[in-house]
Amino acid sequence: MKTQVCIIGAGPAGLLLGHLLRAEGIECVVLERRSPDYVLSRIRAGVLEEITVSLMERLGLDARLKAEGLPHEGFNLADGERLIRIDIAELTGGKKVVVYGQTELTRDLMEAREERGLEVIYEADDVTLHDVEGETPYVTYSRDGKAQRIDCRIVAGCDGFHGPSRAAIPAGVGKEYLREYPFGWLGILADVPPCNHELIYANHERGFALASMRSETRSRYYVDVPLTEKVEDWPDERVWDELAIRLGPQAAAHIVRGPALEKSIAPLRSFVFAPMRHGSLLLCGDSAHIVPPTGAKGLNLAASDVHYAAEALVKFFRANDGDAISGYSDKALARVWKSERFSWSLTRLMHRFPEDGPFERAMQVAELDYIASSRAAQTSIAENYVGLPV
Ligand code: RFL
Ligand code: PHB
Repeated sequence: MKTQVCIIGAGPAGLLLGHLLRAEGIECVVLERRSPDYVLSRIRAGVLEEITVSLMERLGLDARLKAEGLPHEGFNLADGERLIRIDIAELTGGKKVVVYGQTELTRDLMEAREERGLEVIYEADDVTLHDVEGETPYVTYSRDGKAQRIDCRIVAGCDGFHGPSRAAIPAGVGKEYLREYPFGWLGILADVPPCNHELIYANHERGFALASMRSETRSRYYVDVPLTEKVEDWPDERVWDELAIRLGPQAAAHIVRGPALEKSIAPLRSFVFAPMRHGSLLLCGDSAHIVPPTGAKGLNLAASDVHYAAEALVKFFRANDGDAISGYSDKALARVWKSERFSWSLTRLMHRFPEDGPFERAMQVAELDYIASSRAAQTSIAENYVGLPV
């Protein structure tokens, strides 16, 4: 098979890029290792920045997002009994985030593939990239035991942190920046009303907690746990008990408990691979960078990468503008690093690190005091949370 762009991975980055390219008349094929049901069973992000919402709008695939997404004008930082509200809308001139699950966004993109002529090949095994340094790369894979080959001009690596795209770049060509955190987030999804109409990120002496939601009847909560713990160590009641303590008395009074629809532990890391282009290969989303989930940035960074990548590819295929492709990495990374900084600093502020002593805790208290009393500090948090300009 021959196409212009071979996209590896049908997560949000791969599907969004595929739709943006099809809308511009650029040929592409998406290769995905898993089945559609498996992709939709992964419970991940919940908060969309304006860039992500605007890409869905531009594609005309935002009907359900508009109808079912919950616009949020603020969120809260809790520290023991204190609750600091960050009024995003007031501090950023009316901007908002939208609470809408990554699963739903992926479903919307998936369901539109036939209507928009986007070819996605699911359950593609042994996806391997070849000759990405040059101008005639190709990708091989197998489907139902049969070997297949796609010749293309550009490969877009949208295959997440563990995918084959970044691994196809020879050692020594790029640089990896990595910070691993000494805890993971245990997430629980349940069909119960949220304890608060806005998100609450809590720093408690027993650890971090987050109260989030998917809808008015479905809640998503997290607590941080040492990396040595397993989901089996956390029966539902233990999670609910812990949330009631860590989220503070105001939220605890409104927690409604229910059986977990999903429960899993995700490790936290900060990671950047630079540059995000090697020859004819562009990396987008989690294949190039990971942020800890504290700032709700991962999916939104995938969306901004894809925005830059689509823009560059349109210039490349329409006007043979090679500089657009060469410029992709610097453009994307400028935004990536700022989101990395924000996610890292919010993680630092809201978690109790095992190596921290009284001084580090005093620094957290001082920073929270400063945020509580300074409009400038709140504005900085609000403009980062709502999403920096693309
Ligand atoms: P994905 O979603 O990992 O998709 C990559 C796709 O590539 C496929 N793949 C392969 N395909 C073919 N051949 C291979 N060999 C392949 N290997 C892998 C995979 O099957 C998959 O379908 O990456 P993408 O598209 O870059 O999207 C990134 C986001 O998924 C991620 O950044 C966010 O989920 C992060 N994240 C959050 N982001 C936010 O913006 N807001 C949030 O509120 C938020 N909360 C979260 C999160 C991530 C979490 N976890 C579990 C890591 C909360 C959690 C708990
Ligand atoms: C979620 O709802 O899954 C969620 C919300 C905010 C975050 C991370 C995850 O920062």
